[in-house]
Amino acid sequence: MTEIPREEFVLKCTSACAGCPSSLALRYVLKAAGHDTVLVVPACCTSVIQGIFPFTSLNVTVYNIAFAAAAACASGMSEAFRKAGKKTSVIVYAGDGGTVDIGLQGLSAALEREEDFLYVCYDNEAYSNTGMQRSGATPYGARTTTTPAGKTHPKKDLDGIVAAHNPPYMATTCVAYPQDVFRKVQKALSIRGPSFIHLLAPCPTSWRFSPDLTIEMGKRAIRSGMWILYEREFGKVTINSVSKAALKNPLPLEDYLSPQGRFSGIGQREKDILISQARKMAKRLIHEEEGVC
Ligand SMILES: Cc1ncc(C[n+]2csc(CCOP(=O)(O)OP(=O)(O)O)c2C)c(N)n1
Ligand SMILES: [Mg+2]
Repeated sequence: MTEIPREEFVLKCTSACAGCPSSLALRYVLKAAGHDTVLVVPACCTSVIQGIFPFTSLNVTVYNIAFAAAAACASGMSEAFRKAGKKTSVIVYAGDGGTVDIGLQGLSAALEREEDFLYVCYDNEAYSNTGMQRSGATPYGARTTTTPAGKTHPKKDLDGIVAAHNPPYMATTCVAYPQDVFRKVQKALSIRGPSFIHLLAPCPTSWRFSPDLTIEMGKRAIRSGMWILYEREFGKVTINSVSKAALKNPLPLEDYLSPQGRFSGIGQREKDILISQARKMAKRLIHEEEGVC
């Protein structure tokens, strides 16, 4: 942790829920990015946590933007900075709803144009800010206010969609591993062109677990193989060591699901579907890492 600067860009006493993973992750994202950063934020928990003008809890410039336009806005901004000869980092910090559903078209277009910006999707697997409705990123079987009997569609393969655009750098990470978040954001910002980071953010409010378990739930997500930490740098896939170990000897799925109220009453069929999806993803990544595909 000593390599991570002590300076804080997310100030204390925000309106975040207890145990909020998104504000914690943002601390590490901004520590990695530093002062010369503009954060582009569509509607999400972060736009609440940042506060209401003229007050703000974020100690960098923040640009609030309509859902669908975050990536378009960031790409235009980064181009304007480039023309002005400035090295300012432009980072979209958006939720899963704003990324896998509403902002996907703009993200795709900006990736295709190879604009120089970083897009961080913090994935709490629901529209949390508006009361835990399901998003395309909600996993199979999870109960939300719009899927009270459990979601009957799988989590959308956002990383597969992003990878199809072949950005120079993309990675997954999780708030439970601050050094991993820090390192990947620094790396993403050091590479020219668009980069994408998909950050798992276990949300006590939406997932209905105790707020003191945020970090533990993130670790269990990785150790059970339900979330895989990896990087794709200029097309080369590297599965990070913590996930490599987890995939060889995964924690039982039950250890990940049982503290979460959103999975209460989940049946064996749903569990089997979750396991088979996770295995499929692991297999694909292992093949890609070995250069088999
Ligand atoms: C076009 C539009 N539709 C809906 C809303 C209402 N809204 C604000 S935040 C939000 C949820 C966003 O979910 P997500 O992107 O996952 O972020 P989270 O709240 O989970 O942080 C919604 C639906 C809006 N502001 N604009
Ligand atoms: Mg969300």
